[in-house]
Amino acid sequence: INTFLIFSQEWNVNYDESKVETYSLPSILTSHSGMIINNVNDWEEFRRPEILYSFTNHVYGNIPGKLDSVIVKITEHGNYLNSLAKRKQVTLTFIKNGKELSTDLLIYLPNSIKKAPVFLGYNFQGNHTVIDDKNIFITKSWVPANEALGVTSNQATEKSRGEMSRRWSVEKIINAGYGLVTLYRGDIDPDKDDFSDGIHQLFYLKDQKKPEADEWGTIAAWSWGLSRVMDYIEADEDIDHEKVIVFGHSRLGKAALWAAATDKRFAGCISNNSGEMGAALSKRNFGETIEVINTAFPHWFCGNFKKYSKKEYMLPVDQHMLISLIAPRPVYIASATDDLWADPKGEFLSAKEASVAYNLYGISGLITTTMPQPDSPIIGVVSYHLRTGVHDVTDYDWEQYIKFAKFNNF
Ligand code: GTR
Repeated sequence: INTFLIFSQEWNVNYDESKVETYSLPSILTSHSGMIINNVNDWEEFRRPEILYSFTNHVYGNIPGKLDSVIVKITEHGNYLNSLAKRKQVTLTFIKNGKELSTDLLIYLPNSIKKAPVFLGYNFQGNHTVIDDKNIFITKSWVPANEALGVTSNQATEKSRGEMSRRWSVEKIINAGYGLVTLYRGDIDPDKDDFSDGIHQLFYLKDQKKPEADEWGTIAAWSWGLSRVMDYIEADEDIDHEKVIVFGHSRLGKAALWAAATDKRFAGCISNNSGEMGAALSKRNFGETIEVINTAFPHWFCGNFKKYSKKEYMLPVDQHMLISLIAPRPVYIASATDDLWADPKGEFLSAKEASVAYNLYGISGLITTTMPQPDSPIIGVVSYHLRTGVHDVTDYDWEQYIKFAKFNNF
């Protein structure tokens, strides 16, 4: 059973298409000064930075500085899948102001390729849950209480090894010639309303207890973490750092989109069922709202974002603009039919609207203007599908992501 579905019923949100009120979206191609943007230069020089600035200061928050140093340690390596793949585990230790925080990367790379293109994404419950492989270290970080997964006192145990493997089609990925790099979200910031732990506190100035109103929340911290993994990938001889597709499901899909928007080294992005403040349009009154997200997850976005509860219409941006920041790089937005909380239509519309930024580069963007039927993927530079089923990541999703990667020459 999906805990968030139970939770979503507590809120009286709109699920009726006929009750979606008219809304007006800020125009991607009109600058603050009223200029219509019609070329790549003006987009990159003026309009894109304006949009990025709005998202940074009103939604996700600024990163307060740079690390003092990072220590990289290969902690384990071996073979996997009868030597079809190699496994590496790497610990990154971030050092700042005399404090440190570590994260463990779990890497699988196909032996068939010298420098592998990879999918990079966070997992929800710890690296050892991604694949049933006894060599994977069990995370020592705080994990959310979960009886079924055998979590005791917020510590993961052997019981959850491989338990989330249905969400990671590792064999398919390897056989298609791609690698996988994953890490546990809670290493970077435990997913709770508490800024005394995780990466934030390394950056505090004297006596600071939480980020300032325009500084990073948890989503921005997770995105920052993905960029630090990219720093590592650039130095890993076994990975093609020009072919890294950043991936995430749900809240981690929100982080993947922001990572791709802020860091152009990510050559592609996949956002699976990312919903409100992910791919879905927030001004479209359907499913989860900003008020709900700010109440249930007050730590996700920056302090300034709180004022937009019930005031979606005041936000200077909407999520189609987030996707536009990724142009001209390939992006895949995916929804699920029963995931109404995430507003599939709002996710589709975002991808469609964002296409104008791709058009500036002479690229088609999403090649349809009407929402496709379930299980009829549209694969292109901007891709979209609506899978039959619930809020989840399935083999079907991964099959499409692999096609998307191939289509875009990864
Ligand atoms: C929900 C949240 C969604 C989505 C989801 C998830 O509770 O309201 O925005 O992020 O969690 O991450 O599974």
